Amino acid sequence: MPQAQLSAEEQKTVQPKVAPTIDLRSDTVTKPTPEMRRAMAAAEVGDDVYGEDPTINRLEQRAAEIFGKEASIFVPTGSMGNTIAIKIHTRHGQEIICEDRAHILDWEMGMLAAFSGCVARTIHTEDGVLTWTEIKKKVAPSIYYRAQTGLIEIENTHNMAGGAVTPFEVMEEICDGAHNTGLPVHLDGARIFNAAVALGRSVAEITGKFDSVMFCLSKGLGAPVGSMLVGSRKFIEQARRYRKSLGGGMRQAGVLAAAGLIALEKMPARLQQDHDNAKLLAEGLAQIPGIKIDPLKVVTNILIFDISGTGVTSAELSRRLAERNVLANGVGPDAMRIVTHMDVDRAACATALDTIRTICSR
Ligand code: TLP
Repeated sequence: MPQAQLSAEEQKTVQPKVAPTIDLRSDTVTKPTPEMRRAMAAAEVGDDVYGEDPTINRLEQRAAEIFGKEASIFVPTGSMGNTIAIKIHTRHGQEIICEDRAHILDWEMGMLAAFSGCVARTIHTEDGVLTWTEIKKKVAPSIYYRAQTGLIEIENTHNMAGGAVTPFEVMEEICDGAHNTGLPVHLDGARIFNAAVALGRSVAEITGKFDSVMFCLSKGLGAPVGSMLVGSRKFIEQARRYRKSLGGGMRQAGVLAAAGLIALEKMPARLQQDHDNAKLLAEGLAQIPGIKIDPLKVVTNILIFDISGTGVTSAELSRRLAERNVLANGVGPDAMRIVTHMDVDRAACATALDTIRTICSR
C-alpha cells in the first residue's frame, strides 16, 4: 500500500528502525535547532546590498559588540571571510606568515594567491601553536630585492593540529611583536568560541589585539550558513566592497542571520559539552591497540589520531565505520579526524568509540 494512504500511526509501524547516523566528520554538519528554524521563518528581511536587512544589521552590530570591535560583516563562508581579510591587509607579491597546516593554505583553494597575489611563508610546529620567537625569524628583512611580509595569520583553534589552542599570552605577544614591526595580524577564528571556552576567557579579551577576526556561525555554534568578519570601521567598509566583488552580496539573507543571532548569543554556552565528549573519545581511543593519541592534548572538539599500528588505512576505516552508521574522515593515509558537536551526544560518542574498537581489533 502506498504510504500516503496510511495514517501517521500506521506509518510509524512500517518505518524500518534505522539507527541515526553518528556524523563525526565535522562540526560543519550541524543542523539548525528548532529555535533557529522558527527565527528564520519569522525573520524581518530587506536588501542587504542596500544595507536594508534589519536582521543582518542586528547580527553585525551584536558581533561587533561581543568582540569589542568597531564593526563586523556577515559573509557566506569562513573561506570568504579569510579571503577578504587577506586581500585588505596585503599587496600583490607579499608573503603571509602562517603555520604549515593552516586552513588558508590547504583548504581555501589557494585564494591567498588567486585573489591577493600572495605566497605563504610557513612555519612548522609540533602542536599547531605559533610563537613570536618563531615568527620573527621569518619576517622578511626590509631589503628592496626581497619579497616583503604583508601579514601574519594565526588559526585558533588550529583545525589540523587537533583543535589546539594558542594560549592567551602567546597571542598577545605575537600581536605586540607584529605591531611593533609594522605588521597586521589576522585571526582565523573559525572556532574562536571553542578556544575561549578552553581558555576560560571571553572572545573580546582573547581577540582584542588582532587587526581582524573571522569566526564561523556555521560550525559548533550550529547555524546553517554564515561567518563573520570583525575589525575596525574602515576595515569593514573595505570588506563590504570585496565581499561584493567575490559575489557575496546576499540580498534578503536575514533568514540566515536570524539563525546566526541565536548561534552567537546562545550556543557558546554549550560548547564545553563537545569538549567533554572529545575528551571521552580521546581517552577511549588511547586504549585501543595500534591507535596513537594523547588525550591530554585534546582540549577542544577536534581529535586527530594515528591509526598506523592498527593495520587499517584511514580510507578503509572510514568505509567500515560508514557501514555501521558512523561517519569520520581520514586526514592522511594513517590519520583520522573526529569532530564532536551538538548533534552527537555522549551516548553516540560512546557508540562510535565501540565501533572503532571493534573494527580496529579485528
Ligand atoms: N573547515 C572545514 C574543512 O574545510 C576542513 C572543517 O570541516 O573543519 N578556517 C578553519 C580553521 C576551518 O576549519 C574552516 C572550515 C574554515 C576556515 C572555512 O570555513 P567555511 O567552510 O565556512 O568556508
